[in-house]
Amino acid sequence: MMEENSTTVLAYLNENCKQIFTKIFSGKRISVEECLILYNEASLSALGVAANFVREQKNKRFVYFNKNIHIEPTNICIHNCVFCSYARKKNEEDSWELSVDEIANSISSNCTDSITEFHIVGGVHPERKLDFYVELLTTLKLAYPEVHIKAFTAVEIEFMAIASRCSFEEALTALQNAGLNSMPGGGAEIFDEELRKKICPSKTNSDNWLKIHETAHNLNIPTTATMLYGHIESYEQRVNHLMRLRNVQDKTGGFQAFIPLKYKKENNPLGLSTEVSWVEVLRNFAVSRIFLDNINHIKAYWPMIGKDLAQISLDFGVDDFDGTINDSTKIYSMAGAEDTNPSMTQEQMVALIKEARKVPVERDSVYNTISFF
Ligand code: V47
Ligand code: SF4
Repeated sequence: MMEENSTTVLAYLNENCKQIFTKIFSGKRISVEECLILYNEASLSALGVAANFVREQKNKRFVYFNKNIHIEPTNICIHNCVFCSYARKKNEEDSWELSVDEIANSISSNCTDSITEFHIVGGVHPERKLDFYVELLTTLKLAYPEVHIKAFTAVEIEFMAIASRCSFEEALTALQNAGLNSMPGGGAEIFDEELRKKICPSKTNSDNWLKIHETAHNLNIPTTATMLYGHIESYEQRVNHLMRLRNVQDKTGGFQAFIPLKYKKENNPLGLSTEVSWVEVLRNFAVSRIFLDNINHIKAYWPMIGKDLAQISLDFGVDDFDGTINDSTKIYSMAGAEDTNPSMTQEQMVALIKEARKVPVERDSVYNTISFF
């Protein structure tokens, strides 16, 4: 139903946008063509009002966060994605590969009682097959039975299946039996094979990424989805990416959140001289919120864009801040992220959200409420 205070924004729009915004305020799904018009023509302030309308319909004024740590077993990777500042080849000076015991020990020094999630993602190590990751999950589940394990991108899963000569379903089932609870959304980049040839030539293709997530959903493994933007992609390619996610979500309902990841330019071979502006980051959050009407949550990954911009994004469709992280990830600091040692206490997280006049909610990894603030 159209809300009165939302209709005033229509007066400021061109004819193209007016019709699309009328649809949005009536709770109707927008088309691919309409999404492209929003990207090309809609102003930041109008997008903010519309995205906030959709966000409040879905999530009221709540902003979700969890208490998590990231675990990065290795930065050795068979792939050569040109936007990546993190991967190294074996024996390169600053490569690392932690054994299961070393990972378990590193967690015990970083894990407090209140941590509810381990987020495990790393490079695709050429010698590590499915059995290594099954052993890792089994060991962690035994030591921390209450902690939710969100682990491995579709790119890692694809390699485990190929290296161990099994199907995606068999690999995912083995991981699930060893303790995998959900999967993160990395590796999606942009679903366009021509573009992938330029930015991530050897990596999992779009069809396989989507197939692995669909297979996970069918096994009751929820996942998230990402989009790496702000490099050499076009708006058409962004819209196509969003459409393919929306189509899978119509079938499975298994994507819990969508996380747009802004390309960071430091220390990677792509070597672009600029990054997209704050305005573009906010417009992209807003368009994603409006178009992905079947994905409940839009996440701002604050270590990547910084706390200030993440806070502002809460008025542009974002309702999720990921977690407190405890300075446990290097992926973005190596690419020049705003926060070089990302960590936020619960108090800082709550204050940031309240200052934006939203309601902080600590959640578990599948969006059950742990506490309101
Ligand atoms: O797939 C790599 C991206 C992703 C750069 O699921 C870069 O909740 C920007 O997917 N600039 C991995 N981005 C991280 C990821 C993620 C992060 C937080 C939460 C969740 C979740 C998932 O990071 C990669 C790639 O798209 N990435 N290099 C870079 N220079
Ligand atoms: Fe490897 Fe991931 Fe970096 Fe690509 S983005 S090179 S798959 S670690």
